Amino acid sequence: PSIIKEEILAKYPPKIARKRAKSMVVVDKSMDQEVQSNVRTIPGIITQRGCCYAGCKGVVLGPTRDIINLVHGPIGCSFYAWLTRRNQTDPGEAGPDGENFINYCFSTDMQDSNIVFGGEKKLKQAIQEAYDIFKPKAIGVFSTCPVGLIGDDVHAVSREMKEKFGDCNVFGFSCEGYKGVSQSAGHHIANNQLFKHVIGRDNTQPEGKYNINLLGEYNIGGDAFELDRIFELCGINVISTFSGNSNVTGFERSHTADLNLVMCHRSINYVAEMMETKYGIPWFKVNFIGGDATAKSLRRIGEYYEDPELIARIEEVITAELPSVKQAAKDVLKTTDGKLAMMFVGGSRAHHYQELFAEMGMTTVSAGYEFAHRDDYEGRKVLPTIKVDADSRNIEELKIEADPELYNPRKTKVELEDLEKNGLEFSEYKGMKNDMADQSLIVDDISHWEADKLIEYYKPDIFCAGIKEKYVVQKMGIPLKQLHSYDYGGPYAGFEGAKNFYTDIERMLSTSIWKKLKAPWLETGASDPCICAEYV
Ligand code: CFM
Ligand code: HCA
Repeated sequence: PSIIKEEILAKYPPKIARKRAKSMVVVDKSMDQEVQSNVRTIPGIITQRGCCYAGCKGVVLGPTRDIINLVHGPIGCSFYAWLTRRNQTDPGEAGPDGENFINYCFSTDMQDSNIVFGGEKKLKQAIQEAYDIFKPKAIGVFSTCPVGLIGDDVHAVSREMKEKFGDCNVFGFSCEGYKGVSQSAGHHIANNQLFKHVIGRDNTQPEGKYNINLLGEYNIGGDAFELDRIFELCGINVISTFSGNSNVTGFERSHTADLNLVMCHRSINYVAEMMETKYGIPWFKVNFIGGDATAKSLRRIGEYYEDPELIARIEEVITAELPSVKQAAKDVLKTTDGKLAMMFVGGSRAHHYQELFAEMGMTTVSAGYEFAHRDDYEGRKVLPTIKVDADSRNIEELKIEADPELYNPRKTKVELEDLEKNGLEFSEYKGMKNDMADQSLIVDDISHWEADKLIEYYKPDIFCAGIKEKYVVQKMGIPLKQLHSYDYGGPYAGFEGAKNFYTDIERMLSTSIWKKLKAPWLETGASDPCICAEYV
């Protein structure tokens, strides 16, 4: 991998090569290695990243069903964020009248005149119209790039409309696309506003005995449904999932839980930390991608509650569910064992799915995130050493204190320390590097050129990424599994999900179709893709 890294860098101008070198790390577990991340993408090198608005509106708030997510901006921003993430939701949970606005596309549809003369009046009208038609419990207003550029104050408008309605929570997000360097800034902004305006508003106490929140699970392909099924079997009550299959009441009551489980650390660690400080709810990192990972995460919940009844029930569930997962993994092994995978996805799946592939005997030779921070690679131990640059300073850092009434530490310091001695790690994430083999290659914010060269070098049996990469990679003869949308399959989380994944990957590896295909430019007799000719 060091040689291919040098080859890749050699094609860049020296300054760019120096910068990219810091984002490409050949894993050596015997030492600490810095993985440069959360820095600006070099203009023109074409990477996978999206924008701040996508992270805020699309990712974090997108899956909630009964908040009207109103986009203040030109129609394209709303249109392209409309149902593209395949979040599923179950409005039936709230009875026959359960609200579900997910399938609507709400936008102020800003025109040139609004950009020139200001769009606040139009925004007010749009909020009023949404309220009049739907009488929703909440309306979130999302700022697109022009809103920040012309200075429309979405927060003032939201406050005014909230006061006017009295029975509808209206709040704004300054999540202009250009804020920060990627979707990640949008996560942070979404976390902040949910914390300020929603979490803790409804103090109705839960009835269940083991009350948790699942943070950072977005119900792609129905993952949250499968996890809810497992939690129910275990007798664990999920107050709120942030934000798969979620509703605003769940968010408002989430501070009544006794434990926060963090699935996607990148997108939601802020809420976990703020809830701990304000309400005294501890959190730990879980992973429900993979049969063993699911069993391990469930056992950790049992350890946390230290309740023999719960522990026994969790063991019963694992005994009932895990053997068929193991059998399913065995069944595909003849096709999957020894095969190579590469994955370049988001800010958590490139880590979680390595474990699932390992259950099938597959090795991840190279992986990376699109918009992670150093802690997602190197573990939270590096948090104090991360440099705060101008782009990060752009994102508000809330100062949180213990709530004078609602702060209630769920475990004493001594209890937490005892649990830690027994292996439960609170407020901790060790990062992707920790689970990768020596000599595997980490690449942050990978570019198209880098991905092409790495495919040539590793000749992986499967490449995991998103829709923008899919057809380019398949034209190179390599099957591509979308780990964002699951190629419209799934669920892949939990026990049932693992089985679905094994079968889907086995099918992809069993077909030779991609190797038989010739990209159109190769069909014409030219030996190399013309667009890349100068690089080969
Ligand atoms: Fe977290 Fe996500 Fe992901 Fe993410 Fe995303 Fe996503 Fe993803 Mo696409 S919150 S970091 S910003 S797990 S949308 S549900 S699939 S890139 S790896
Ligand atoms: C986003 C959303 C995305 C894109 C997926 C893809 C998702 O980053 O804005 O590129 O295929 O999961 O829908 O990550």
